[in-house]
Amino acid sequence: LKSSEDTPSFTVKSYACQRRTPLKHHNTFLTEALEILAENAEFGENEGRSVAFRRSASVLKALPYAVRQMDDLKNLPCLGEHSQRVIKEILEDGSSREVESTRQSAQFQAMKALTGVFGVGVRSADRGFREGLLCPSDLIRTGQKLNKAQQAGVQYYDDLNRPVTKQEALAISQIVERAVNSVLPGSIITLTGGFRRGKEVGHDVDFLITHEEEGVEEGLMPKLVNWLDEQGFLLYQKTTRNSYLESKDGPARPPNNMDRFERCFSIFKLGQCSEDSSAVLETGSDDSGTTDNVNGTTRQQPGSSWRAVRVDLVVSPFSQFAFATLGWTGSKLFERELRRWAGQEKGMSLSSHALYDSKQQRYLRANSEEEIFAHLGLEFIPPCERNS
Ligand code: TTP
Ligand code: MN
Ligand code: MN
Ligand code: MN
Repeated sequence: LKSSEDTPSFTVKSYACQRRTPLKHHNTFLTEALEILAENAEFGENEGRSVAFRRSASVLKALPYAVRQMDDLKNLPCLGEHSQRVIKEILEDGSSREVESTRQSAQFQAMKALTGVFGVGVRSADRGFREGLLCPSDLIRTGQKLNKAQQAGVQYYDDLNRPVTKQEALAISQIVERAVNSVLPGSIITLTGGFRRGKEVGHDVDFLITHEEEGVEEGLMPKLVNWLDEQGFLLYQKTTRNSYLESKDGPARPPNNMDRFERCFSIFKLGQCSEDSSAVLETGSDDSGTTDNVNGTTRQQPGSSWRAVRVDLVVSPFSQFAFATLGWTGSKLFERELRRWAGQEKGMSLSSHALYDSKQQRYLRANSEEEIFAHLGLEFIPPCERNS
């Protein structure tokens, strides 16, 4: 006989890919605090520490109730001593001193501002901060050497830090669909990333493109980029060709989780969205957006008829499409946990290209995300519940 308990017990599995994590949950006041500490650890390039805080936050996102007392955390996995200390302080005092002092610190604020520039990573932001830079305009004021991506990042800083709405994402989808269908009719285009997980806003728009006829997708990206550029939709683009076949380190283990698909990191010029429907498709060469010159860079003024939007385009061969879809849907922690589950619990190696079974010494094929979860012995988690 089961003994009755006075507190309702709720079990949470320990890997994020074993549980359902909705976008909206009941513990935002705690998860935001833990994620500040995670972000700060990333700025210090302390990956282990950052992942520990992210895992703690993720467990709280999966709870069907708001945590009110430490007792509510009984039996939950992944909550390290440090995270528990932070949670306890917030529950008792309303805030955590460590979190608040991190939030207020000049270093955290500068790192946040500098890494907020497209093209500026943690390394260059840190170098900048140690040279006294505090905000994006300092990059220009002090005459820093900027690469093309960083120049675009500074130029479109305000736009790129304004959240992209679902409506804007759909408007970009229409443009991408038109472009792809003009250069390779019959292609399949999927909106991935945060929007596929049901997010209402994002920092960019992510697309995965494939074609049922394996091989015809080769060389698609340059044609696509050309078309978009000719129509005036591109403010910036950097295309990287597919390096999957040339990779020597084994297809299922690309370095630092970067995949090897043909891809394009870009900045789109999007005409103003009307309230109800799609974007007014503005072609670029007439440059009707109002611009002015600030410190030698062109900045867009508020009220302009277009805005800059970050767009990621990825092309995948059809045979890898399910893996690519899973890999590009996120969240980042969910992806990380899937790979950790595969490796530690199943002796398999998962990437955005393939799934390799070390015991059987063979690749496991899949035509859908459902099949990949099944290969991994996991219950299928739909995209909108991968918000770990
Ligand atoms: P992002 O676009 O960075 O994140 P997001 O869409 O989840 O959130 P946001 O709304 O802020 O844009 O990445 C989307 C997914 O793409 C993420 O799960 C990781 C994956 N990805 C790769 O697989 N390889 C890569 O090289 C990059 C940059 C991302
Ligand atoms: Mn709920
Ligand atoms: Mn995204
Ligand atoms: Mn992206």
